[in-house]
Amino acid sequence: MSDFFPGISAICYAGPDSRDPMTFRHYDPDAVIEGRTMRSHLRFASAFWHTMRNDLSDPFGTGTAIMPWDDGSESLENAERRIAAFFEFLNKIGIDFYCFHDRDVAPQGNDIDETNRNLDHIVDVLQMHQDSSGKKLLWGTACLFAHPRYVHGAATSCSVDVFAHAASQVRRAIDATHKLGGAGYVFWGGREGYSSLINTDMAQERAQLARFLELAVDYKNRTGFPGRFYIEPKPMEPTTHQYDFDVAACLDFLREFDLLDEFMLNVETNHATLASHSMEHELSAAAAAGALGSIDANMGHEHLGWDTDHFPTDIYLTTRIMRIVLAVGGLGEGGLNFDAKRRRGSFEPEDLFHAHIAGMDAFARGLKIAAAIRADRRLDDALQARYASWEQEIGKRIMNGECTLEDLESHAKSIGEPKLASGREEMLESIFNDFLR
Ligand code: XUL
Ligand code: CO
Repeated sequence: MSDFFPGISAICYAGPDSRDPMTFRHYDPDAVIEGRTMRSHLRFASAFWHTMRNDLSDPFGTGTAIMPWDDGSESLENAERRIAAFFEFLNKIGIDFYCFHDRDVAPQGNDIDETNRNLDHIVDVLQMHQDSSGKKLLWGTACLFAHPRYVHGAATSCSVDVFAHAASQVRRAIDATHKLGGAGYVFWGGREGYSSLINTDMAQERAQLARFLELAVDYKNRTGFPGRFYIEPKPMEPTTHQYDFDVAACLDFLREFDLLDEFMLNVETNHATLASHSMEHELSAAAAAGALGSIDANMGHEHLGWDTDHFPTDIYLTTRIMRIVLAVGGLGEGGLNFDAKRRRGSFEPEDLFHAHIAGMDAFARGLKIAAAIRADRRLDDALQARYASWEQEIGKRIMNGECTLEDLESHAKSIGEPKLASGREEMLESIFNDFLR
């Protein structure tokens, strides 16, 4: 076995009193909560693009990450070494799943054929590592935003030739995901939006995007890819405006083009905050439509307006997320993918472990606290009580479509001024806080 992380052994659960930072204090994979193990509730994944390809550069400076396994070249040998290091990392951290973009794992060639050969070769390498480690692919995706040809977008490019290149790339990325037994495939519209409306035909571009997704669904059906398709909303960055702005915009788009049965959503915390929503809002909107599929687990910084992809360490956030996940009965084939990067100052290889331990422990605590809140029932009971009037005869008749405006006027006259109860917001927040001890 490779030893790219010498001196670091498998990270184990050591309990909340542990003072050893290379232990889990809360993530106990086999502990059972609400009848299922923590491991199966949380389905953690590590993102290849951040864990292995992010050198921690920023717009003001070069990369700082120490990556002894990476010689900086675009060779296949280097790609294989990164993968060996990645699987050693997954084994030691105890994460069961991973996610990748095609171009993260395999180098781009000089033409489509060479690029595809590289990807096929790397898929075999990934398969070998999956077989020997038992790790699984949560989802794959195509990088349709880094190459200069995608400067005006991929599916939404003004150039039909770019659309064709993007289609060919997605075809191969779906094949790679399929071959590796991926549970899902993500569409994140990295440049599917506009920089300025002065040169943009929005109706044309949205129709192109829908056509692109239809082509992918057609390919999925013909090739028998059994995984889920996800759309990952994001409002902006890199473009000024992205068509997949937020959960509501994505659902509206999918309904407009009759694609809602084919896609679920992969909701990311920092994308929610960029859209001026809380993660709770985005997850609730997706859950209400039965479309909450998977989560990109990270968080932004309250002082910074952009996608900083911090590791999620806020226990209020993870508790709120896990309350919704538990309420919908779990993520099914989805999972919690750490689409998160270390800060530029956390440049040593061991920081990859500290960062993931922090995120995993925060979610494990969130899961335990959310389960305790649910068992206590006070918050759920208060919610139910708040809408109790809708259980009355008149409420049922309204929702069944059995009332006219005239019927409702008669009802309003018969009862006089409605008697309202307090929303008790602060009391409920205080009860929530009692569980975060
Ligand atoms: C970018 C982002 C992507 C997607 C996959 O903000 O979140 O990494 O998760 O393309
Ligand atoms: Co993401």
